[in-house]
Amino acid sequence: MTLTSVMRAALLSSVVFTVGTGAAAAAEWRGWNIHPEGYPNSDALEQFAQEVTEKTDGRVEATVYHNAVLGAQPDAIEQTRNGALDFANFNMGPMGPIVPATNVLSLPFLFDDLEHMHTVMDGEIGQLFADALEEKGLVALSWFDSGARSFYNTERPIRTPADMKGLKVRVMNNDLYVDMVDALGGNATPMAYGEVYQSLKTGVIDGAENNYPSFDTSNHYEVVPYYSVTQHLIIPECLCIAKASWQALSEQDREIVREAAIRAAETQRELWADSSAASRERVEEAGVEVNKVKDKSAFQEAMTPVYDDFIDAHPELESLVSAIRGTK
Ligand code: GTR
Repeated sequence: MTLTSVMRAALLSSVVFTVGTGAAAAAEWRGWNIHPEGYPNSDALEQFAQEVTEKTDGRVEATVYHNAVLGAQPDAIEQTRNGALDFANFNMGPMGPIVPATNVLSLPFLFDDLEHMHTVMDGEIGQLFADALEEKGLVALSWFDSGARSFYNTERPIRTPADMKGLKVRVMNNDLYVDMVDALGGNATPMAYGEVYQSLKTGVIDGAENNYPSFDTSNHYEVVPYYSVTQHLIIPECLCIAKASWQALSEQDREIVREAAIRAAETQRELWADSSAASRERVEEAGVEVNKVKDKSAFQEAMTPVYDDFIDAHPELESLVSAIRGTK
């Protein structure tokens, strides 16, 4: 090698070195979202992505992909755990099969109302769930609302558990919901959210269960005339970062991301209440018959075997259930 070729090689390798580290190619973060644009969670995720991109001076460039175009929720959870996706808003329902402690949050009638859920999730207990998620590769930075889920179906209003008899009801991917619907006398079918509309329309299923904004924006209300306010599930949702993406950040950028996530949850919760009321109005105007359930205690009592079986299978989680119930 001549002197110049040695110098050239040295120069080239230093250029490569500089490009590889110093100029620090932006981390391109892909974010998963199940909902369409305009949904409270979607607006909050957009705000999060924008704030992260701006405040990290482009060291992280975050983009949100709406409408589950990056996959159904259970797949997206896996992809975020293994770092193929960088951030997401996940419901704790389909998280149960992966992070068993989160099944506690899927126990019917666990929370009294949204406020109770906030108190629990924003406190020490919420941190316990975040720790359990982190062990499985997900860094939960804040908690979103998901309202209360109620049953809707094509056949009749649900007023008592007896009205559930024989109904084929779609549930999210978690055996606990199969037990829940079975205990009410219905037949549960776990199914991806994106398949529910067609299945309702073609009669593959008779009903499903969700909050007002999802019932509305999924267009299920177009093919389902009865929405019955059972409010059997209040399930929190996380804004989660892939652990690998989180660990690749500097301390300073982690702080930026954490703060952006907390602000995103504040926005989401603010938007939630209005959106829920607006969706309720919209579906009623479209002709859906919404009925109150005067006596929820019959539904609650029917859940006793679901709780008993759950505690039998997970005795270590009993104290967590009691701690949540005891939080005021
Ligand atoms: C929505 C929730 C989604 C998804 C969906 C479903 O309320 O925000 O993450 O879980 O329900 O029923 O699959």
